[in-house]
Amino acid sequence: MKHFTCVRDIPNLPAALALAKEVKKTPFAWDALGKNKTMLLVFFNSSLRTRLSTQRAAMNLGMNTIVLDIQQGAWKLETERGVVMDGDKPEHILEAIPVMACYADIIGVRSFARFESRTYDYNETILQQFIQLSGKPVVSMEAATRHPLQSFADVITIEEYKKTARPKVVLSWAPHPNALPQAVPNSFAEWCNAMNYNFVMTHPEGYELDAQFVGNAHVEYNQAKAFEGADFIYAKNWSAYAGDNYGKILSRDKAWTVDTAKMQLTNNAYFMHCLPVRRNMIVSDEVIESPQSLVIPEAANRVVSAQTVLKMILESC
Ligand code: AN0
Ligand code: CP
Repeated sequence: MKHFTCVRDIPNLPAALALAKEVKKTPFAWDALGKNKTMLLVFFNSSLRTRLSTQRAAMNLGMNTIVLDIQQGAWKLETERGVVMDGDKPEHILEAIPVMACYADIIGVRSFARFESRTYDYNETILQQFIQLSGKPVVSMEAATRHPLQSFADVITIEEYKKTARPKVVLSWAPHPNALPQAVPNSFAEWCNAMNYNFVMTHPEGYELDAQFVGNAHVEYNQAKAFEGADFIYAKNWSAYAGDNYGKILSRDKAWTVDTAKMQLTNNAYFMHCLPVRRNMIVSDEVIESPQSLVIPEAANRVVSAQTVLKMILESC
């Protein structure tokens, strides 16, 4: 595996899940693999889990890490070719990427959707430039359309807690004050489809995701109906994808907040969320604090997913 941007980059998903189990059991078994190798983590957006868990994963493999926050301390980057750079951006990404590549053996990139143009976002323009111009393995740490390290950790978590071979997994939209990307739900849907779970999505009308991610999911607009018999509830807010509404907030309806009454409709389901989560918007205090809440083990598995991915990359470079 050279780059890691989506589930299809993993050559064999069952084998990767088996490896993740080994990594979790013996995290220091490959601590010489990354000797004298450096991972650079480039953040165009904020992060708590991704910056810590990916560094921890790299360190478990014996790598060194460097973190660059583009918004803090680095030169502001121009990303459009052909622009006369007489504004507030002193450096162009076309130089910045090859320069960063001089200092790193693996590059992690976080670059969210900008919501200026759906085509620009869904072409993964920034991530693809890193792949094309760096010549180094590139790991998505949440790009415009996907968050694969998160989805891999989510699937590892579901596999650990599931009580049936093919659990019912429900991705539920929930309200949030800001316009959030579709990356987390797109990616989660893509991985649930790859795992062949009994996968249901529920959201208000207008929040349909790109069909390439929905895949075989059953879309149920009635949240209560979707929750019936669920083994896992995965809550997340996202902004609209479709047409002229791209990046817009169509609803802030608190009737969609996941609370105890809704969880009682399920098959004693586990509650999941990638975090950061807004309490009493996305989920009630009671549900996130309940014994069925997996948000902390899910976050802990971010080290496992990142270490599994980095191990696979290190072994093939
Ligand atoms: C981001 C998102 O929804 O994509 C990151 C989630 C991991 N969330 C926020 O910006 C709150
Ligand atoms: N879940 C996740 O990626 O969290 P951060 O945005 O804090 O990295």
